[in-house]
Amino acid sequence: MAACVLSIVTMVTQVVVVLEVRNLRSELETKLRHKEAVPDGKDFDKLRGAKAALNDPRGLPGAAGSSGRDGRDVKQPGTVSPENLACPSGYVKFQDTCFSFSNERRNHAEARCACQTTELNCQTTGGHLALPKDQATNDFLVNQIHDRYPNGDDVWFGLTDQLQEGEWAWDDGAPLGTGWTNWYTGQPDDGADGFSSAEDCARWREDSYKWDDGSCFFPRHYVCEVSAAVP
Ligand SMILES: [Ca+2]
Ligand SMILES: [Ca+2]
Repeated sequence: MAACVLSIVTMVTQVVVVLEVRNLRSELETKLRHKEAVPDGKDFDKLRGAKAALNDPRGLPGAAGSSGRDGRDVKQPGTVSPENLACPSGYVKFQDTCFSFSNERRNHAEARCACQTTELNCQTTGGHLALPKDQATNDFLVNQIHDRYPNGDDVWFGLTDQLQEGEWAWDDGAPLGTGWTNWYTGQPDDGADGFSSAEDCARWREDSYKWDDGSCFFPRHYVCEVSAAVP
């Protein structure tokens, strides 16, 4: 009888021990999972740093304001708003472009050259004759011309068909194509009215400020442009 009771007590004890071990294992696994999911303080700092770097474009290689491989600041085009750009002395800013209005008259070739170089030190300006490619720019320039040349004057801008008759191209090399235009009625006519033998250079007409092709050899006032830049 005593042996039987001892056997039963032993079995119960073994069951209790097994249950206790299972309980401990379950608790330990829960703690381990928790530890993997929740990083310690150092890991949080690393994660915060990595996230901040991803959210801040200045922290990425080659992004605006960062240093390039050669150590110079890398400026991404289009990332600076026009109000933060500046023009050289003597230029007037419209949007992201700077314009200058000549005091003297030149033929088209001389005017084009004058817009591309500075006469003071013969350095290239990176500029060219003005390109009124849209109505807003054209309206701005026409208003300036009206105020600056009150006696009326035809004014050169950078549009010609010198390379191929009838194929108008801007002085930056882009074709006029089907882009916005502001030709005077009946223009361009390549001198068909008999006023010139050939007319390959576009100008603003003094009477209406509409576009008209004229002989490139007449000396006229002209408008130059350069891109505005970060001061
Ligand atoms: Ca022509
Ligand atoms: Ca004409």
